[in-house]
Amino acid sequence: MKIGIVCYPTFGGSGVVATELGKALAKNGHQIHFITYQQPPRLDFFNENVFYHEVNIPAYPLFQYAPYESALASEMVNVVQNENVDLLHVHYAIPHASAAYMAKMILRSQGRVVPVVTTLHGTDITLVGKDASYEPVVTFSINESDGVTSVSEDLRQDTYKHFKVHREIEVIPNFIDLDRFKRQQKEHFKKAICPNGEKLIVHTSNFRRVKRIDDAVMAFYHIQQGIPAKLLLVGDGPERARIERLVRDLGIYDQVRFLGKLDQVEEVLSVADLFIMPSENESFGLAALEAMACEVPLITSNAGGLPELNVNGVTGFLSPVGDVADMVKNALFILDDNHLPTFKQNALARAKEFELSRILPRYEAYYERVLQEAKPLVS
Ligand code: GMT
Repeated sequence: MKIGIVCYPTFGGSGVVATELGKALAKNGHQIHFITYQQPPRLDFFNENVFYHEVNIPAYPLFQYAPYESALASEMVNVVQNENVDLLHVHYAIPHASAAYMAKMILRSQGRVVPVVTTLHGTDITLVGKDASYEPVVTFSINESDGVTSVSEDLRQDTYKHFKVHREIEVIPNFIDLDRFKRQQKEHFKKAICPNGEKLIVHTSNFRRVKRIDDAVMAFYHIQQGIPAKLLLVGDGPERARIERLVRDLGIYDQVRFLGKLDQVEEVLSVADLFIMPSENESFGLAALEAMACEVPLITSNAGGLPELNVNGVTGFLSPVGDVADMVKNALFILDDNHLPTFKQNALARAKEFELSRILPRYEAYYERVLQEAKPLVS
């Protein structure tokens, strides 16, 4: 198949899923055309089946806001025409699904049928999408997609709850490449950070409010009062300065390191003992799956799709959102040397259920189905 993939070229979440999916499809012999405004961070290699098309947004003094959606739709049309693309797969509804609808209609007017698959990732539904400023467009473009997938059952339910969506939504969970995400020997790194055998706790995110990083820091504050521990915070975003202040105010700055955005996050996860994700909302929790693949147990909130990933009492524990005391109690239990090895093993075993090779055929089968169901034009 020839597939056009549209995504945000970001370090986390939907951008990573889209890029990794495209790479895996290309390895399987499909021709993949990425259409984004910037090269996605994980698309930094050569593969004969991977193509990158940059969306060009010309500046013009009249535009207070450059019309990205129009530029994106035009580029989709160009790519489909020039490269004979069979299907467009857009990740994150806003504005990708509506731009794809526009592209589809333009192509249709030229006698060409190109089905659109939209994958819902989370905040496009739970935070931004249901805002009245976007809701009518999101509802319309989901309903007009030829196929819709969501990364968890919880997100599927949320979509039906918040939007008048009548289209069937297929749940295809996120996946992990276990060849890349595996525990590596990085003992020198562990010794440098934890010279006295401290337990190492890691959090990765885009530092947005929805991640509740205060809870991770407060939980760590109490954990380190019970056992020697260090905290690594990976990523960057709007909350960073506030969280740094909190860490200083609590007097734990020496035990906490801010690592910023990292390309090779698996190296840090390889030396971690515990991963903490206290999010207010999390449709799937890809960062937590990456941690599990590196044999790191989880302390997470029970928000969104996290219970579909983190098995309570097995791969870690789930706590109500904001219940820091419960997170601390659970973390101390996991970090006990009598319990830690079992939790680590369980985390890896669970991650294997989301192995790329299990999930990829589900996308391929879904594309086939959508292509078969696409209505030809009647002349
Ligand atoms: O977590 C974010 O804020 C980024 C966001 C995105 O769309 O890039 O992530 C969402 O999609 C990821 C990939 O499917 C999921 O693993 C995250 O759980 C989801 N984030 C939220 O629902 C907050």
